[in-house]
Amino acid sequence: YNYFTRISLFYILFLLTANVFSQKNLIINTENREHISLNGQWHYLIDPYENGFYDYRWQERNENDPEAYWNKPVITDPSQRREHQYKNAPTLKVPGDWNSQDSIFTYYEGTVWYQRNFDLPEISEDKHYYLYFGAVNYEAHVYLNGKKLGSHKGGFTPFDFEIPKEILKKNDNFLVVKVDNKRHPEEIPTVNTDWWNYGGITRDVKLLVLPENFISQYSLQLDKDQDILKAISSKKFTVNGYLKLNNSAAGEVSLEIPELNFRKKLHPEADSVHFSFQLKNLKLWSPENPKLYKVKLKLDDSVLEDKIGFRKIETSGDDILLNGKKIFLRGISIHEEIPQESRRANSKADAEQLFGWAQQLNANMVRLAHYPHNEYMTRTADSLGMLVWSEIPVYWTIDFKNEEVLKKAKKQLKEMIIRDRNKASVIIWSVGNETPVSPSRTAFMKELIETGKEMDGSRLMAAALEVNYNEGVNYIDDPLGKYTDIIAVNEYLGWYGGLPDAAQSAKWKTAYDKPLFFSETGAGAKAGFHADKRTRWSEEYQQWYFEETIDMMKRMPDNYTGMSPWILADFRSPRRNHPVYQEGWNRKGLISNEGEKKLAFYILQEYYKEMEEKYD
Ligand code: GCB
Repeated sequence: YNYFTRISLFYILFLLTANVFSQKNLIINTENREHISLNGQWHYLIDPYENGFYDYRWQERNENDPEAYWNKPVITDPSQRREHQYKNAPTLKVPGDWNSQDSIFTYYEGTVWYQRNFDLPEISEDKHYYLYFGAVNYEAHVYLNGKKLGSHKGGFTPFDFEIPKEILKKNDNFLVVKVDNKRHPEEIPTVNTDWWNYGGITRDVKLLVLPENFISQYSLQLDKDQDILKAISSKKFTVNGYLKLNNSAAGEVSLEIPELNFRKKLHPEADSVHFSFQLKNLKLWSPENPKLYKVKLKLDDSVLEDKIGFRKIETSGDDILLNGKKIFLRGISIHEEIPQESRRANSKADAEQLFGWAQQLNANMVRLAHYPHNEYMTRTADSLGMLVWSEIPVYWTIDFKNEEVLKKAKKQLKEMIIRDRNKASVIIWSVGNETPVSPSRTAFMKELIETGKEMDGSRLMAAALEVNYNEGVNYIDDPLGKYTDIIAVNEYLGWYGGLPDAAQSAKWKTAYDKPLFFSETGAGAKAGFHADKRTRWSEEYQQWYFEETIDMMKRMPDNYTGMSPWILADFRSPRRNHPVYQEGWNRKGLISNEGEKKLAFYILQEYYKEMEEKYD
């Protein structure tokens, strides 16, 4: 082929990848911006053969093809043939996974087309309109009035598209989203996970109504290099900030923290600015006092408000320090799931249920496994004073040698950090879980850690590692530990190996002088099944496991800084098929799928009470 086809091929490739990979200017804090909620009932068509996307030669349909499911079928004469229509089609609730909404979807993995209409009170000349999705699992293609706005991959992070004015109408806008949750070896997560692959538009959808110039992103954090004890005693704190505008034509931004009587003018160059300033008499955010300050960012005459806490998280030798003080993490791992309804959590009320349970356990920390949870979770954590570990779904056997896969992981990491870097509750970014040790894997993970550090050096970087179990000493020497700030490890002594009393003689050693954290430990039990403690699946077995594990923790070397056992509640997993004890549920919950607390719950609760008093 000739030079020109080559050029145009490159151009097409560029457009395609730009679509998938670019989200340069992700808009944050959407809840506090003017918007119209597009939550509610959407019509849907199930399309396992992707007939609405490909024609019968498996060619992507032409934009104007009346059979393309992004187009509204118009019938002007009864003789006309149309093989799709949304009118009279059944509906699904948005936000929500499809699996829990109709039994036809229980095991469905594939394409579903979502459609809804919306009207606007007006289309204003000086406004910009964006469509914002909290998350869609896994791949989304978004069309408005027959035109493609863009696509996004990654099931747990937000994205948005600007709506070109010429496409938008005041009435009867026809919005279609093609959602595909098929698993692929070269995606993140990959084909094998120990959780349910809930599909759908799983989080809020908003139509953002924004001024001509607006602030898309910002971050405000205590300077990571200042000595926090000195700052506390002198009552002078250095804050580092960053903000980014939607375009480079914008002018002066004023930043205000009314309660502290603080005001500052900022002058972005091009479209962004880094700055730093001092705050006096700041009350630091902590679990005991989760102080949040109202922050106002004003550009032209629009004001964006947020609530932000300031705190410092760091390590010193093998301790974790919060605001200069050694802390112990009384954690619990959580999946983003409401067990009693077998569905994804997606609202403030859902977050309150999950954190309510964690608080009853006397926890001060949650590991939000194994992917970024919805923003209600981190907002609620901020206001309750719960510390958070937030993770990307780089889980088990990712295709580590593939450059494209690394790009996808980085993109999810960035989207997670951009959305939540102003949440004081988040103290740890995790780049993955139980990834098998190899040179390519370690290089891959190291690069993610570096990317995380570059974007946000103010938090700890981690990954949940595995143990080399040994007759004599259990050793944690994963080469990745060289790059993480803490050594986080998942251990299942007494469940995947031996019986719980194996913990009695277990010795622990790490190759690194860093804080040691047990990011998982746990055993399965079917709530209500009572037997001798040596009987698997009984509540007594799980209770025994927790008793032995906690005794072992009490004998840990000094570098032990806490744990987040596996897991708060039973959760759906296609890998758990025992017909009596599991029935499609991973039973390691301290709370059952019906919300009953198992015996082990009270063992951990008591330990955490003790540790709370000890660290008071
Ligand atoms: C693990 C995984 C977690 C599983 C858990 C289990 O190590 O990190 O995702 O669900 O074990 O129950 O086996």
